[in-house]
Amino acid sequence: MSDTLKLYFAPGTCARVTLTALEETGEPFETSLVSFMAGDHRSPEYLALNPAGAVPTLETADGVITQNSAILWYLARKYPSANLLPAMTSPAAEAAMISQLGQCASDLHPAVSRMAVPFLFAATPQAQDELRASATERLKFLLAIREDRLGNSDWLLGADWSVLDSYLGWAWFRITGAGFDPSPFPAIAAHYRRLHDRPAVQHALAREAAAQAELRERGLAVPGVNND
Ligand SMILES: N[C@@H](CCC(=O)N[C@@H](CS)C(=O)NCC(=O)O)C(=O)O
Repeated sequence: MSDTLKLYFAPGTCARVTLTALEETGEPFETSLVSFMAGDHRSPEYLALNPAGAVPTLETADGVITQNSAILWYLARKYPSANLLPAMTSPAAEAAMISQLGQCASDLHPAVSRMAVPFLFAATPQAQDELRASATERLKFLLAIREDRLGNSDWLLGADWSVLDSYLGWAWFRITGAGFDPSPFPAIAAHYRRLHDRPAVQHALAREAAAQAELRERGLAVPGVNND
């Protein structure tokens, strides 16, 4: 157990969502860079923390937490003044917010991965092309809902930013970096630019850039992520 918050992350991954949330809390935290190319995520030490062998993982004074949605929920409840999620005053309001996080983690994220890195899921070039095409269609469907919302408000939940906005920002970064056509989604593109005005996002990206430079230096940058 760790007295301080410690995030295991890799640049360009969905751990950016938790990295940004930690920056938003203003709490001090440490990071530990996980190199996929070096196989850090399959080491016995890392698997003991996170049996799924994925990032993010957060060590806290309350124990180790895995899964973006659980970490975000924990941070939102532990540090309410950071307003990572809106105040929830009933079981139904909590369920609605868990639903929103689930839509990011279980609907959006898998489609992002299959569109951006289909070779992790399908063996042959033809199967990869088919997977990328079907994931692209799924993304268009999932993003249309968010495009509508952002046509009417600055942030997904209305006037106030929440971690759901960071989730969408990470998804947008990954898919547009992998060739997804942004033109049908001008409100999401504007939302992505708006996100970058937030100091917490800038701090998170600076941490990622330093981590990416370290990976490049060690010859461990993942091809296709962050311009490598
Ligand atoms: N459901 C998990 C997904 C985590 C995940 O897939 N992370 C990716 C990076 S975006 C990863 O670490 N992949 C390495 C692997 O699974 O081998 C969450 O939301 O935390």
